[in-house]
Amino acid sequence: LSIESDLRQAIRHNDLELFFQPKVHLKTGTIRSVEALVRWNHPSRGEITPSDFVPMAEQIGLISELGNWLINKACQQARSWNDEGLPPIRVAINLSPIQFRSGTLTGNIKNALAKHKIAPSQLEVEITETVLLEDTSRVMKTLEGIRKLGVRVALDDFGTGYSSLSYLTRFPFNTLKIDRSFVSRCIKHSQSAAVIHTIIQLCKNLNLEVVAEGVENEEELRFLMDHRCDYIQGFYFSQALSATELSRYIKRQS
Ligand code: G
Ligand code: G
Ligand code: NA
Ligand code: MN
Repeated sequence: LSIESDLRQAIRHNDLELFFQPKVHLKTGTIRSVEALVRWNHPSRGEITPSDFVPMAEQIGLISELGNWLINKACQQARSWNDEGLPPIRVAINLSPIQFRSGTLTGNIKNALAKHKIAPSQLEVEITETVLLEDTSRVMKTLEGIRKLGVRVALDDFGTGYSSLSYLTRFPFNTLKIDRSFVSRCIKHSQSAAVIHTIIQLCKNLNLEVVAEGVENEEELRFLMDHRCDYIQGFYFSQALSATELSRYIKRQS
């Protein structure tokens, strides 16, 4: 019980922190795009991962507060990097199905962009296929609302769960993220290599950006380069960095 009130406090007092994992654009080798990953460093329990506290926030009715915190924090960070003189960095945030269900999501995003004076193209929302299993017409309306703002939408963890190719034609995605389970097997397992190859071709044909997640070694990187993947993300290149570390990284690069 006390951990739940701690979470309430943490959201209100801004004790959660965002870290940012770079997505490397393979053609140019540059980083202009990151995924925001939330961390909660609990005073006595140490680090608690979102896989543990997001469900908790859902149970105790804090999820829209958490979502709103996340949206604002991401925009605030983008503003702060812009003000530092970095090239525009696109920030992707993860939204759980329940966060996605909120009727005020589109409005909250719009307000946060205006408040922090962020171009909508600097924000991306990552959702998983489980979001799409919900009330289709409502999900569709929300996705279209987000896209109309000019914010990008990515389908995360593609290829796991209830993947249906019809999602790709029915919902307005900009980006598809290949799940890391395929990447981690692509060298030793020819079926996984074939799946990745086919997903990348599909993305090219549908005009979607494609990101490979969970790249952990040189062989996987080489494979993805050979197959003309657009972006890679993973520990081989970088884990999630603090805002300051990320900024230093990009300045060093440019
Ligand atoms: O960073 P880590 O491996 O601990 O992330 C675990 C899971 O939590 C991932 O599936 C990731 O998408 C999710 N996650 C990370 N940050 C957020 C967030 O801010 N909101 C939500 N809803 N999920 C997040
Ligand atoms: O579900 P989602 O794709 O949002 O999960 C993102 C999580 O994946 C992050 O919390 C991050 O810690 C983890 N991650 C990122 N890169 C790698 C990687 O190269 N290997 C592994 N095992 N996990 C990764
Ligand atoms: Na994600
Ligand atoms: Mn993913």
